[in-house]
Amino acid sequence: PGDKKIIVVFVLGGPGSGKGTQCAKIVQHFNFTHLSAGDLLRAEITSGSRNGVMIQNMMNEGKIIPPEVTIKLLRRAMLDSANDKFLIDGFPRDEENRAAFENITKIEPEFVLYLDCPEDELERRILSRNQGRADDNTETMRKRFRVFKESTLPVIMHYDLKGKVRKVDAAKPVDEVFEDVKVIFAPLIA
Ligand code: UP5
Ligand code: MG
Repeated sequence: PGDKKIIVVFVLGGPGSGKGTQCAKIVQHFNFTHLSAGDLLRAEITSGSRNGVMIQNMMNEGKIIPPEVTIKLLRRAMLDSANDKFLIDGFPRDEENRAAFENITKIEPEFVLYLDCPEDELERRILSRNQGRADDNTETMRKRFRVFKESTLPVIMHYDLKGKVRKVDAAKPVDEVFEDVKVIFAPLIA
């Protein structure tokens, strides 16, 4: 098992940039398993885990949960899967997340898919989503935007310096974004 080559793609972009939406489409066309760090953390809240209240409080402030919590959930999900190709959606969110993931798993991403979208469009999407997410309100949204710019953009910069960022214009309609995404993933199945 240790010699199985695991392929990981990090999917990053601002809140509401379409990470979950595009990952669902990638799964349909390419043989990847989608792991949303945010969804795994929200599942911890609803399952009433020991960390649930802490996670909920941090999420409601748009803050980044300590990496050991998130990485434990991601590792468990990867080990539970028979697949060797993973889309990790919404992680790593800061340099501490990134360094901890690399140190613990020794996995380097194949590339980083960066969904680039202006804030006014992100705001429209988040405030019209209405899926009952506690962090989809104007106040928390602003905090999420700030954390993205201050903490997540440096992670994207880090990988950009290594030539690993694949940036797409995520402000376009869903299917047009996916046309660009498909071109990026095509070489992985060749
Ligand atoms: N939509 C999507 N694409 C569209 C398009 N091209 N045109 C028009 N509309 C489009 O999409 C958002 C909405 O926009 C939907 O209604 C969709 O239909 C529409 P979605 O695909 O849900 O975008 P996504 O980028 O996944 O947005 P999300 O809100 O999930 O992003 P966040 O990064 O804010 O949320 P996440 O769940 O990743 O994290 C939430 C919180 O968890 C964080 O703030 C943080 O507190 C915590 N967290 C951590 O601490 N650590 C982690 O590693 C991960 C999360
Ligand atoms: Mg999402």
